[in-house]
Amino acid sequence: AAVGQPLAQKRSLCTVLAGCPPASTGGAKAEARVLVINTGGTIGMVQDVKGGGHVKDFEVVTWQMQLTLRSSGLAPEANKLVNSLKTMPMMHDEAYAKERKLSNIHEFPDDTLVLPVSKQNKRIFYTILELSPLLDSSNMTPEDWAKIAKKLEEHYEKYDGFVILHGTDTMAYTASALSFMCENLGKTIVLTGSQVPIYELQNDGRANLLGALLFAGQFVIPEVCLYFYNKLYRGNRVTKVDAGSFNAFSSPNLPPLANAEVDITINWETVWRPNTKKKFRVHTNMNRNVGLLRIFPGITAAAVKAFLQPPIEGIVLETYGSGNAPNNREDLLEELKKATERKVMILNCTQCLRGSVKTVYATGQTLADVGIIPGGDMTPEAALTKLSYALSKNKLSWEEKRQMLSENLRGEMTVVPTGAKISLRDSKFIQVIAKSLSISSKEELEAVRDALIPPLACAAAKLGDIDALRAIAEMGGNLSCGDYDGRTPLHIAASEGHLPLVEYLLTSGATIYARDRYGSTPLINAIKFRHLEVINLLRETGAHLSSHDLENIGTTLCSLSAEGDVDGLYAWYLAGANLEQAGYDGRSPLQVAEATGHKEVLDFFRQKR
Ligand code: ASN
Repeated sequence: AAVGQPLAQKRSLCTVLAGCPPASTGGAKAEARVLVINTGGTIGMVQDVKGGGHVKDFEVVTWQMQLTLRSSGLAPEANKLVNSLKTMPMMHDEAYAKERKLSNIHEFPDDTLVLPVSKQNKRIFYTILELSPLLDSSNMTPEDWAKIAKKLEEHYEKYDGFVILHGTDTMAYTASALSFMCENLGKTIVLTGSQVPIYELQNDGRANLLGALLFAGQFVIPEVCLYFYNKLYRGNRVTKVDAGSFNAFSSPNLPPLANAEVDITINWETVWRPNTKKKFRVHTNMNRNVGLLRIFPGITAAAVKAFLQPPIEGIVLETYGSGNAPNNREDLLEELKKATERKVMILNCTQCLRGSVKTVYATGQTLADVGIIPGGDMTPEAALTKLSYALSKNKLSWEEKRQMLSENLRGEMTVVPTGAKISLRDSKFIQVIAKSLSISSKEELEAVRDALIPPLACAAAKLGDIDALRAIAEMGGNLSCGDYDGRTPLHIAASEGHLPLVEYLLTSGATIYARDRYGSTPLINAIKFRHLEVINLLRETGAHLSSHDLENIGTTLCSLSAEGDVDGLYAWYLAGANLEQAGYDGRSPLQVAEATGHKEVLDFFRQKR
């Protein structure tokens, strides 16, 4: 990347001087920035040794020692993690940090580290933001979720992805809560932590943090994810299943989104797509009058009644098997019915680790009859936080909140599609091609499909053919996939200025943050071809210029000024660029316009004042 930088600068200057709009992206410099929000948890804990003090840095703590010590108390220690990571070559490349001048506080915030170059040829810079106080996750509350969410909102545009360091005990609750609180999410958020502190010899913290950084820095997986023991999960699908194993989490009803083993493999078909034209924002005032009630044989009506008393507004009822509760217990059903009539929201989830609530038994049907909402295959963590989220939507009516609870909001439950769906796997077209290439195995067939879909979708985007794109999507094709140059249909639609198509793609799962191999986003493409309406729409959806896009922006704007290119200046202005940035010789674009005397440009600057 260091070698690429001067080249990239030259390129954007040349294109501008040749009368073309600026490429501005700085070329294909493969750098990413990740914000790590450290909330606490075992990963950064140290042992309080009996009699005070901590285990010294150089002292190796064995598993056995640790088990005996644990009783005397592991607790998070502030201001320790960054310095410790700096000494680990796998977590920080000191030589590159010097070369890239990480100490330059104008470009990099304090506590920024850089990973060695990744297999995918990327450099990931990560900045650690430590919350205070650091917490054992057992001490976390919805106020702490709000604190994390606000940090995500505050720094959203400055980073490509986010990692949240968190204790494992309540990580599944926080991941589920954040998945609902983060509305219109377009970037990757990964929660991780560890079972053994990162400072100990045999620990899982280093691998977990490294894996989380690689995902957050290299892929646009617009979800709140959880990374643990080589697997990336959807955050609202996990539950902690093991207190004493590195393999602590399970996602019983959804396969992992990705595996990081010898190679990183991402299951793109499972990745959730945002389907929105709205900007990212966080919703923080979660309703706390919710609870989890697990039924058991012989539970008394008095216990249920007491649990459902005001101020309770909603509960997750954990039932047997596929959502069953006794239907021969009038007293119990009576209490539940009275509660739903008082508009207490009751969501039915199974006590089983795997499987879904269905109304196949009479014992399950009875619950639906008294107004209880079937919760599908949601985990109790997801159900509880969804309830808390839906109940806090004060502008919605009770019916609308009920509706919200039965919908799949963030991929937290499996919705069985109604009606037969054609699948690309069955598509004659692909099969004929596969046959002519004598492909027989499922893997090869999938490889052909994956190779063909992106250029087909890009060709449809070039033609502005929404119907063709819709057909590709209906057949299971992913409209976010890039072609051999990493160009997605949205890049093409933005370059062509095809507004309805851009609108369609944004509501069909396309990501605004995709960068092609030249480092360009759809927003940069729209600027390049001066498609002002497209720029506006992308901006409304949350697209923004990154520091990478803004390298040499002053010089680019000055060149446009010198050429009298008002449209070019206006495009950059709409995209959020600061028109006062000075060029390489210290002159502002306005000063250049004054020197060259382009009247329209001077008028433009006058209007913008
Ligand atoms: N008690 C710790 C926590 O949740 C457990 C861990 O992180 N492994 O903060």
